[in-house]
Amino acid sequence: MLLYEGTDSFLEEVIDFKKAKYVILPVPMDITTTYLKGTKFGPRSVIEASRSLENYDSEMDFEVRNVAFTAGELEIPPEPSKAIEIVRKTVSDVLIEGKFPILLGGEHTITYGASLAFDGDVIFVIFDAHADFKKDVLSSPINHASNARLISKKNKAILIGIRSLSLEDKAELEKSKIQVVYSNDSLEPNAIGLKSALTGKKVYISIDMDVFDPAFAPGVGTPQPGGLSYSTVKKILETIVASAELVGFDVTETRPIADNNITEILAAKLVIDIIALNEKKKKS
Ligand SMILES: [Mn+2]
Repeated sequence: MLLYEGTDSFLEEVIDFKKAKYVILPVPMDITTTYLKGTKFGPRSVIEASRSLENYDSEMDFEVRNVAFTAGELEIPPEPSKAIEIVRKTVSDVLIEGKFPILLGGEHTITYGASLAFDGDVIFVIFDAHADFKKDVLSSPINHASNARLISKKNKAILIGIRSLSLEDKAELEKSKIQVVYSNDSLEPNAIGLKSALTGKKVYISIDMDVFDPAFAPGVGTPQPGGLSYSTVKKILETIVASAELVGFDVTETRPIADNNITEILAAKLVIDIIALNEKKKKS
């Protein structure tokens, strides 16, 4: 196990690796982003933001305490395929230790790396403004704009919040039989059919912060007007965690911007919420 403790810890929790159920992995990958650079600073800023938040909130009525070990930042080589292999290996090590991986990005491509550490029966529920279904962007097969396509080669995927894609991507998606929930579809968990699709299944959740309306999350690599609110996403997360067996999750594409940290605050809150939902479920 190559993990060492980070200098800053999520929610200021300092706990022994052996006692932790969750391992927070900061993954500062920022290699194949095509528009605004800076997602490599995302993991650190989300951890910093978490330290300003409480570990309890009245809505969730659950205290997240003494459950998460924060690892030091992964060392990401500049070559995409090597970077992906580091992510796969680290997530795999966390799983071998019997722990639950939480990845903080970094570009969305890290989800592909994580997916390679899981079996083919895990369903990937991906929140994203972009379909990420492109072939060979900039002649590299491993690219953040191809993330969903790469994951879906091995794992079933459900895409939620999509609003940015080409007609070619749309045709490919229809051919692929991947379930796509567009941002202008009904986002009620029942209308999406999440309960029937996920009950009894192993699920990994991936949140690209650009799924949100940029008003809620302006600090992302490729912002896209329109999009979801925190309460809409939270309602969907509640249904996913209640229905499925959660095996891991990530929050990606946070790109810190000057004098505005609401994106990293939201990203940190999502991490706390998902841990709380998962722990509450086990206790009930
Ligand atoms: Mn995206």
